[in-house]
Amino acid sequence: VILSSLLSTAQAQTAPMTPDIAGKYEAPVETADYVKRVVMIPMRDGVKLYTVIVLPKGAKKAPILLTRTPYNAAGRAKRSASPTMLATLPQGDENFVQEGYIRVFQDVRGKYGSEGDYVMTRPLRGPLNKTKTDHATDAWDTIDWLVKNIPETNGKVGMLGSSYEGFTVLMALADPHPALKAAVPMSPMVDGWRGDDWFHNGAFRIPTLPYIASQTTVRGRGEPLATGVYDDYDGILRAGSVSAYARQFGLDKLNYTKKLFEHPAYDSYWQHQALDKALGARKLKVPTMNVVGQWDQEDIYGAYAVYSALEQQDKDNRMNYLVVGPWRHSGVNYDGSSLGALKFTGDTALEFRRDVMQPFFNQYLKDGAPVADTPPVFFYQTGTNRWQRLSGWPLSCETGCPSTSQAVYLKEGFKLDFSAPAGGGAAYDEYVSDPAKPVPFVPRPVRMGDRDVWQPWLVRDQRFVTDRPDVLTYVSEPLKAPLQLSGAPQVDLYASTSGTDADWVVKVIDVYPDEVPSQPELGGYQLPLSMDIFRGRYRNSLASPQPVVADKPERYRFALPNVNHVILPGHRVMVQIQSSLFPLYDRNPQRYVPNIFYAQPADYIKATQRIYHTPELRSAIALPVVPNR
Ligand code: PG9
Repeated sequence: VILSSLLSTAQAQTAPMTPDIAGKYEAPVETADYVKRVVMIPMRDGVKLYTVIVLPKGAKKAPILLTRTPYNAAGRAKRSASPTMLATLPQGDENFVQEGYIRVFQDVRGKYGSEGDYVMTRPLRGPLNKTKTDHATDAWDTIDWLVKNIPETNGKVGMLGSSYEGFTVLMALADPHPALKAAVPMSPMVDGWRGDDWFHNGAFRIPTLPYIASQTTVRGRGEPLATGVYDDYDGILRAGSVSAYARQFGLDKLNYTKKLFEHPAYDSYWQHQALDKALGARKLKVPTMNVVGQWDQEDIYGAYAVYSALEQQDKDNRMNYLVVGPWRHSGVNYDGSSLGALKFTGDTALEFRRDVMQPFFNQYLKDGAPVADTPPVFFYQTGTNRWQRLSGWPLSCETGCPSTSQAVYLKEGFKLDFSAPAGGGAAYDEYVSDPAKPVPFVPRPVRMGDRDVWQPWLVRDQRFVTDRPDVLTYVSEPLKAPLQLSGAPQVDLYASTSGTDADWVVKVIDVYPDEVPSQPELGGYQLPLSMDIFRGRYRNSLASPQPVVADKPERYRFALPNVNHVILPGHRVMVQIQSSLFPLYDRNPQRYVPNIFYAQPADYIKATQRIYHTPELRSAIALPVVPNR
């Protein structure tokens, strides 16, 4: 008996040299509370898109939430390996799991598991896209398939996603499938030239290059650039122009780099892609909640632009909503209790997701759900730190808003106040802008890829540059009463340069009192509320650049990003002006060249910049002031 049992054990043994990598392995799924299905969904042109469907076990008549992504659908549907749907899906999806939703992630055509060609921010069918497909048709075909092939659904679909994934939500709205009942685009890329990822007012954003490498060198995720430097400030400065930097990594050979370099101005290539314009020209058929962070360091422009383009057709506030939290880019999907040094009244992102977004989706997607009490605008006011339910946005602007903005003037002696200059003193202040020593956007060493540097940079204390000789700083007296700003500050600068082109960076800053007893490290903090850059060559036309006449004062008018903030009594208002923000933005060589991407070393020249403050040339910022009641 002993011998035969030994023999049978021996027979069952695995030979030592059996290969150890499984031919096929599937973890047992009995214990999981969800089911995952991976399908290839056919589009109208035959291309199949890789789609991951995650369903709660036993789901019946469940609504679907769809995200279309260039960032790996399989990875998006797998926060961690877990038997629970809650831990498997991303943090921002936790409420959907509790509410029994079906969650779907899909790779856009050409990325990761999907067939077809990838075109970065593929334009809608029209002058730039002569094919029969775009993200609108792909969303349509996908939704059509989902409602016909998932037996557990009630046939109602919502779409949401942030950034690129927010762009694909907006694209679906261009020609929505009837089953698409609600949409939440978050921090969407809307206009890559005016103020989202690639450029701001014509100044090129250098992080675009590593992004192109990661997205377009391979179908999956590309390698980071082998820069060979710790401080990106050094590496990028040393390269010279953007095209020279791109060449260093072979990025100039990539098609999307070529497209960018061929379109430095706001020509028809950009105008036809501007999604706010495209959507504003169509009828909005799907209730849409536009979401963005007040300090969104990547796509701070698009959500407001779409909201305002669609608002024209939504006078009775039933379709078009705006939500702004005190968040970084995509911060809405993570923990929103703080940003950099700023602390809020709790997890503001969770508050929004749970108390506003979830009831909104439920209303349109869940059978029998109550009508949600969704405010037309839900905006976290900073300074006072509280959510506000508003009936529209902005609350203050130059004309046509509930309040009218008030100009704050730059004055002699680096003063700032609400009275226009009376004249008599110096006509201008000046500084030398040297492209060999551009002003850094964060303290050096600049680690562009470091999340802790990049994500909160828009709330970074500005004292690290305030005393640079090439930064002009105007500051008010301490305020005696709160100053509420609710809208987009408008820059109105009279400036000259000794060069023939120049960039103008303008910041509106809340200067904290010297002591802040409840949070001592905020003593004297210079909190940027709103800042942006404008490339001088576009002052008369965004599409047709023109050289600047050397030493001639000219008027520069442009909008800064929206703000909803109260500068409290005892705080001061500050405005800073400088001519570079490096290496986030490429340097303006300051000698006019037709295409700055190809500027030569000799084109980079020092220039003397003057900011005027006379009764005629009165440089000001129109602040979106809401009077105290
Ligand atoms: N801001 C990123 C992006 C969006 C659209 C195009 C390119 C980049 C993103 O976070 O997805």
